[in-house]
Amino acid sequence: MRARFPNVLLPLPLLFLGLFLGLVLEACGRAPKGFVVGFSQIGAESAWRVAETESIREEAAKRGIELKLADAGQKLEAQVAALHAFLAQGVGAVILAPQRKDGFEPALRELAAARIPVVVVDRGLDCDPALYATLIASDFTDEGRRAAEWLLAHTQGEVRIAELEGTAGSDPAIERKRGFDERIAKEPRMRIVKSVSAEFQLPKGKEAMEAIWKAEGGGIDAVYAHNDDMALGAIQAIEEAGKKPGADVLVVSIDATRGAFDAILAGKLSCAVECSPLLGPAAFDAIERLRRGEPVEKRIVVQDRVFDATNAAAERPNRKY
Ligand code: GYE
Repeated sequence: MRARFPNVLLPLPLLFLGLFLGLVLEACGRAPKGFVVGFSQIGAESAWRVAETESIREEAAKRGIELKLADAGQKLEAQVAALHAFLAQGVGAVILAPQRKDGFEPALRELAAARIPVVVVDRGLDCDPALYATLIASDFTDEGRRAAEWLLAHTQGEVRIAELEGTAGSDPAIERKRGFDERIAKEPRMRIVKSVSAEFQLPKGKEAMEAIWKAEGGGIDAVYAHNDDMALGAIQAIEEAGKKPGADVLVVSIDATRGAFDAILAGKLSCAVECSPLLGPAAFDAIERLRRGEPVEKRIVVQDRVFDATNAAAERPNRKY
């Protein structure tokens, strides 16, 4: 008779152990149910931005956090409206990728008053830094400087440069221009003959390049594009003008997406300065630290590299965006 007890009772401790472990895992590994993060994204103008959205979406899912994604379709007003909607919904935290440096302060004040922490990703703001918890972004001035460095090191004699700028008023457009200008300022042989905004978009980059080519009678030796998409557009325009990008006209850009790598390997793009869009892990690390009441650095600088024909082939298989 006694021999039967263990058969019935043995599974019970295992059951309790299982329940206990389940509770512990729930507490440690996942956000409690109901924690919601609002992400106000600019739009999907470039391969970079699509990769950034994916990185944030993927990381939220990995951590069991509900993400409310608001795509502003390139409109500042829509981004501000999204912040107001997050406020009304009482989200636990906000991730903001701001289109421009200005225009966000009033909405950020309202979020701060409601004690909703804001993690700014990818682009900086012109506002009271107390209004956000941290800025996670690359050093855009340095990126511009490094693009200029590459051109300086790989050219001789006079270089007439066409510059394709990003969205007016945006942090990367302002700083990438500043860094490049600063570096070539003491080099009289390097001259920007035309700067045009093409809003970080491929078709606009192509159009802008066509217009510059016409206006300058083809007198362009190099293109400095503030991102890969505009550079790829410019490459098309140069080819359609019957010239060889990478030989007749050097093209340098920023981001280092897979598309840029393929263009480097095809000999059409000369150099891509890296700017990583894979910001999801750092953004959610910051949010989880804030939730635990731990300090978060005010500025987290993303580290970037420079790619050209000397190192692109080795890196291409590792590219995640
Ligand atoms: O370089 C560009 C995008 O804000 C750093 O925005 C980002 C820039 C990126 O559209 O491709």
